[in-house]
Amino acid sequence: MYRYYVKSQKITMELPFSESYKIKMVEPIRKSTKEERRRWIKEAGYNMFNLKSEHVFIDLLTDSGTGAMSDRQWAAMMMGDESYAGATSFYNLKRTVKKLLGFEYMLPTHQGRAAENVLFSALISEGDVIPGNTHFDTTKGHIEFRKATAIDCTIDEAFDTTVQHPFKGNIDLNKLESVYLKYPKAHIPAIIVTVTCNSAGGQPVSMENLREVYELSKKYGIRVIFDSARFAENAYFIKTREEGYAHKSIKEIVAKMFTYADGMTMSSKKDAIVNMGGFIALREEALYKKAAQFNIIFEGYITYGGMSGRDMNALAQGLDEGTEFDYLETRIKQVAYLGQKLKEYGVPVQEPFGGHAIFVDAKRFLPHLPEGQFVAQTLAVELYLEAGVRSVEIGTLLADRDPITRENRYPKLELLRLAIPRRVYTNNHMDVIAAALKNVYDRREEIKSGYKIIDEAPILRHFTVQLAPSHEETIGLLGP
Ligand code: PLI
Repeated sequence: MYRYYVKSQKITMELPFSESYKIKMVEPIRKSTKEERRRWIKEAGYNMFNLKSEHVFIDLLTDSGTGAMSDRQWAAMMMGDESYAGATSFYNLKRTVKKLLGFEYMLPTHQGRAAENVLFSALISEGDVIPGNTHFDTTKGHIEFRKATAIDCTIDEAFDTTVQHPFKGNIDLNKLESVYLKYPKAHIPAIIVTVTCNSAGGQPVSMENLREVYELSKKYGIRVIFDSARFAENAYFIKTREEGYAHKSIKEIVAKMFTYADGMTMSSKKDAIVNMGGFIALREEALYKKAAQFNIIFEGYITYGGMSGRDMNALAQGLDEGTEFDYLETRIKQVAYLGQKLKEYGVPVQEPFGGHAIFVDAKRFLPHLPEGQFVAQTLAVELYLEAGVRSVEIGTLLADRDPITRENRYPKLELLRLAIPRRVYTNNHMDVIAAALKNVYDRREEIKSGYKIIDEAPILRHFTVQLAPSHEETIGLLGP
């Protein structure tokens, strides 16, 4: 509904919201039939990662590396310096990281998990514990791969999708302090704060909480590392939800956020709006030197670390654009547009809406399915069959097995994530997604059972798992 107001005796219409960009290049996408989709998903072992992208109409698998670069980013690519050592593109990126994030030392890596691999090789040893706010799966994977333990200290509110809390990514300081009291300092190489917290639903961490976590950690002599993949979206939420920040620019907020970190890992494929890339940034010279050795072994020389010069240039430009308010407002309002539609249709979603995705509460959507039958994955298959929309399970499959007991881990939340690529889809696409999910919701009682595992890898199983319907008769759903 548009509001009207009177100005000089005339009725003036308030202008509606619109995107902060226009479109210069398009990529066709193709619809398919339900029959085709039934065949394709079966061939894919009911695993969204095994689907061919050409068999997907709207792809919400991830917002990682799937964004559209700007004309300025493409232009920056042309200026890439491909020298093996000392490339101008590296110094351009290093300068940008220093200016925006404040870190003296920077190591490029080919993506976020590579940054984790390099930094954790320098930091983490067997038997260590690393507290945090629901570590992302690759982060947890890299911790457990080193026979260390990730301890989740997220506030309890995050695990109830019906609770309204502006910063559901916050760390519970009591939980954190109990970790600091229980384990010797020598076995806590860092706390990892993920901004925004992906696994809890793209939920932000407040500036106040970042400060408190930092102060508490300093009291116990513990290093604070930010997993920064969506740091700019976090800053947007601080600006729009936390008292005292409404008049600050995103860049000012970002600069302040990182004063509460000793270092960071970055998957540039998210908030830096590039298709590939990552980096580590640090304040400590000694840790930088140690990590640099691992960077050379795993990634490449310290001035390229797995990235080409042109990609480092596009990344530097993306960091600058990604921390502009108009861009972030366009992005986050689109995610909220989808969330609002789904809410209106009665679909249960994590609230408040996240920054990069809408997370559907699969247990509330399909309460009659047993948790052992991969409820959110079942929903993902149904949504794909309904309209060719690819989403991703953030639930039991992703949670993997306990590394010691090998039992399935059942997370508190069983979610279906609808991740929105940056600057890619229009709100018409959001309407299609919402209508498709509403159709599935309306026939939810006809979905009588879920899936079972046929084959799985020992770690990060969700990428390659093969599934089959728990009961043959339930697949594919009834109706045309
Ligand atoms: O996908 P990478 O290796 O560039 O980044 C790993 C990674 C680290 N931290 C966080 C918070 C992530 O969300 C993350 C990757 N996320 C993916 C791929 C996603 O679909 O959310």
